[in-house]
Amino acid sequence: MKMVIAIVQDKDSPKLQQNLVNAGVRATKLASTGGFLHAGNTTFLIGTNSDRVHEVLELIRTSCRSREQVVTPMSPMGSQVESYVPYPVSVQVGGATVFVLDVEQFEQF
Ligand code: 2BA
Repeated sequence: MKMVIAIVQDKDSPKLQQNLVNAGVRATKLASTGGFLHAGNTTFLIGTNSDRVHEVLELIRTSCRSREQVVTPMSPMGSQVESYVPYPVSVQVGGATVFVLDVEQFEQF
């Protein structure tokens, strides 16, 4: 079994959620925040059989697209002063940042 962790833009979240439901893929959605832009994004936790990982990655790939985002960060990230960007920045965000992890054990009680 694998755990697919996908960080996607909020705008792509409803489409990905619907496509996962349509394909019978179970997922949990978490509200998250990007460390660089401090902008909201959505993290999907998708537990799936190893043989469906490719299908899940395709669903993510076709549901998410990259966008240009211009943001003026308001404050430094935590105590890391060097990460403070005091001017508008234009960055390419997405489509999706995806991690695929091995699941050691899976239980539902
Ligand atoms: P953010 O951290 O807010 O990053 C948004 C976008 O800003 C990134 O898009 C990238 O284009 C740019 N960016 C991030 N850090 C940068 C830096 N140090 N210097 C210059 N530009 C930088 P994506 O790469 O598509 O990432 C979108 C979101 O995915 C990220 O939002 C973060 O929430 C997550 N993410 C990306 N890589 C990650 C990683 N290795 N581990 C955990 N989360 C990650």
